[in-house]
Amino acid sequence: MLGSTAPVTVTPVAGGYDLTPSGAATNAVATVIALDIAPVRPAGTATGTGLKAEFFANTAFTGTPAVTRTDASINYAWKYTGSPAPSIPADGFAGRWTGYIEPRFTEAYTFSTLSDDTAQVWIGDTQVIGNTTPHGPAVDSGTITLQAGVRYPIRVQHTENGGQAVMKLFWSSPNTPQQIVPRSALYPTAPAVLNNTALTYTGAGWFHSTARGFGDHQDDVHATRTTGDAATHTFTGTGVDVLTEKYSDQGLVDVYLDGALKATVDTTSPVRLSQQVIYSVRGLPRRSTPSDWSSARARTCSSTASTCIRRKSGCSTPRPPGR
Ligand SMILES: [Ca+2]
Ligand SMILES: [Ca+2]
Repeated sequence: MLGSTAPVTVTPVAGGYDLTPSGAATNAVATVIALDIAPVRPAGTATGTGLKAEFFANTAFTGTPAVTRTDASINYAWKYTGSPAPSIPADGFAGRWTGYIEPRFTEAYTFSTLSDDTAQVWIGDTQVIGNTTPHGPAVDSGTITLQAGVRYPIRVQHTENGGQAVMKLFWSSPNTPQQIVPRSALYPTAPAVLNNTALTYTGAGWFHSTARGFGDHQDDVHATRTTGDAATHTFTGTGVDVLTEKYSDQGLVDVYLDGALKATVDTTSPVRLSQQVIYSVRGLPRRSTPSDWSSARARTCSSTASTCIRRKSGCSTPRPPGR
C-alpha cells in the first residue's frame, strides 16, 4: 500500500486475485495498492516437429498401419468424403499419434478433442480423454498438471466408423490461450538422454554414486568435496540450465559461462531436493549455423566445492534437453 507498511494479503480467486489491505486507510479518498507483476517466463525452446502418425484401414488398430508419417499437429476435418490418405477409406479407419509433448509453463493444462467418432488421449500413463462411444462431432476435455520443459509421452487415438469424420487436439493453460497443440510442442521421437558422458570432470575429488534412490537423473550422481574441482559442459545453444541436488551436506557452487563467473549459488537445504535448477540462462548469442541449434541442459552435483559449467566457443554438438 502506498504510504503504508501494512501488509496486503493476496488470495487467488477463480482465475484472478483478491487484494486485502490491512491496517488503517492511508487516504480519506482511497487507499492505493501498487503492484509489481512479473509475467511468467516460458521455459525451454519450442523446437518440435510434430507427432508420429499411423493410420489403419480398420477401426481396431490392427495389422500394419497403411500409412505412417509425421503430422505437424492434429487438426483434421475429413467431413463425409475425406480420409487421412488416398489409401485410407472415408469410412472405417483409425489414427494413432505418438511421441512427446513439451509444455512451456508449469501449470494445469486442459486438453480438448473435437472428434467423430471416438477419441482418446494419454499424457504419460494418465488418460486425460476417453470417449470411445461412437458419436457425432463432440468436444471432450481433461486437465493435467505438467512441468515446464519436460517432455511427456503422448498418445492420441481416433476412430471413424462412418458418416462424417473430424479429429482435432487443443490445449489451454493459464498462460496458453486455447489453440491447436502446436507443432513446436510436439516431438515424434524420444528425447536424447544425456548423462555424465556430457560432462568433463576436472580435479581429483570427484566420485560417482549410483542407485541412491533419491530421484537423481538416471539414478546416479557425481560429487566432489574438493574446492576447485569442476565439471564442464560444452554445448551449442542459446540457453542452459544447471541442476544439482540441494541438501544439508552441499555447499557453494560457482557457475561460469565462457570463463566468466555468473553466479555463486548456495545449494544447502535442510531437506534433500533432487535435480534442482540452480542457474538458468536464455537468449545467449548465436554462434553457429541455424542447423546446429538446440537448447542444452547440463547437470552437475557437488559437495562443498566450486563447480563450474563453462560454455566454450567453437564447439557444435547439438544437445537436446535430457531428462
Ligand atoms: Ca466418413
Ligand atoms: Ca463418423
